[in-house]
Amino acid sequence: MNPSGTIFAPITGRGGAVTVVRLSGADALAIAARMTKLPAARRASLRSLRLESVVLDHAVVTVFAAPNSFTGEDCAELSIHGGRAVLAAVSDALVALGARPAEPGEFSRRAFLNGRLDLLQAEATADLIAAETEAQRRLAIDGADALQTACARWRESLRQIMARQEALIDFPDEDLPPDVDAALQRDVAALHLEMRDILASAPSAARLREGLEFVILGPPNAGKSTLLNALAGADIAIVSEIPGTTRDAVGARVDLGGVPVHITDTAGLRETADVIEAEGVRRARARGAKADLIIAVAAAPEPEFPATPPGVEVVHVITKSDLFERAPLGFLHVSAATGAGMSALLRQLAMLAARLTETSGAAALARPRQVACVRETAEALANAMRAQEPELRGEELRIAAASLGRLTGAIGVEEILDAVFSGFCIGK
Ligand SMILES: Nc1nc2c(ncn2[C@@H]2O[C@H](COP(=O)(O)OP(=O)(O)O)[C@@H](O)[C@H]2O)c(=O)[nH]1
Ligand SMILES: [Mg+2]
Repeated sequence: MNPSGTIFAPITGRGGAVTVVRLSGADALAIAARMTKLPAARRASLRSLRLESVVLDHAVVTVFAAPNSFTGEDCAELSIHGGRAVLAAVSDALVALGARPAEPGEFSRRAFLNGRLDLLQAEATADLIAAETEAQRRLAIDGADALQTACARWRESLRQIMARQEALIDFPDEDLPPDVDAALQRDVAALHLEMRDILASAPSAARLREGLEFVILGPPNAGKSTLLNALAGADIAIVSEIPGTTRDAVGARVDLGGVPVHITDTAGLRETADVIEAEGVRRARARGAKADLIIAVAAAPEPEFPATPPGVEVVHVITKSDLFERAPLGFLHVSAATGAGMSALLRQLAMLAARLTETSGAAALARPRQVACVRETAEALANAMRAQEPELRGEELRIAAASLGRLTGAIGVEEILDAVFSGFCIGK
């Protein structure tokens, strides 16, 4: 594969009336010019696309000359008609003229290498495209913006700290103001504290980016599968009066107040001689132990809630409330049969989902790569605070700056590029 060849891919989703195909690279304009007469840069114009004398489609063609394009290279965008046959014909023609299909994330990778966007911006764009809910959209826009701003501030602050540190090393006997050292220590400590704070909220941001996992646990026949179907608003799990019906964990993705939550229904917890059901019970417990929240259910009027693993948040819900006049106080009551209590339960679950993903509007580290960079920076700053020798402290500060540089991709990143961009979709 030629890493600098001319590449193309559809950059719009499938199924629409129009598909935009982007062509990017040194030969992009020459290749496009063999298909049609090119309009002036940035002037969208209707053209017939041809290969030799065969008309492939009538398309709107836009040309972006380097460096003023998404990738920073010469680009042509062909807004062709949607549909397999048109895309296939245009793709074949582009290959015949010397272009090749883009790899996943290859446009963004080129944009990064040409300085059009940094790694944080690239990751935020990928997260924005992948966002399924409102809270995820806000995380990808606001959280990433705030991180960008914070990162620029940290780098500037570290740059100034390092300059003063160098002065302390180079001119130890000169007349530096007496409080330079103390002020420097204070600034390192302040920077360290800020990073510790953002690291503390990183798990919430990661949960929001990936979605939460809620697991319904309870005895057989308590109405767990019915509850999943009611929460999902769809007929997903098999409901029956026969205890032990659910064996495999079955799940649904639900939008709870803007937070994506995967809710899993499980086999009823009981001792059983049936080996398949027993395996289901084992899996139910294992799912519960890994969940962000357990919805522990038991049927009225004498609910026996299942034991739940320590450290996992639990909501207790009494089911089948329609069957009894008075269910015990102090719990949420629902009846999937009448719908009673369902909106209160949904409100409660949405409130807990919001709490589990709360990032307080500040900068958010949603990806493990970002967390690792900031953690390494914070560790180096902590080492710098402990260092007795100025040279040692200078060395730790350099390590901190390098880790921080990796966050945006400003410093030696060749080895992480594949990891970042291969997670993108084709056309991004
Ligand atoms: N009356 C009433 N019956 C219910 C309710 N929820 C579930 N059931 C019934 O209870 C039985 C067991 O339900 P199911 O969801 O399969 O329970 P699971 O074993 O916990 O998954 C089925 O016959 C359901 O129709 C409810 O809210 N009210
Ligand atoms: Mg069930």
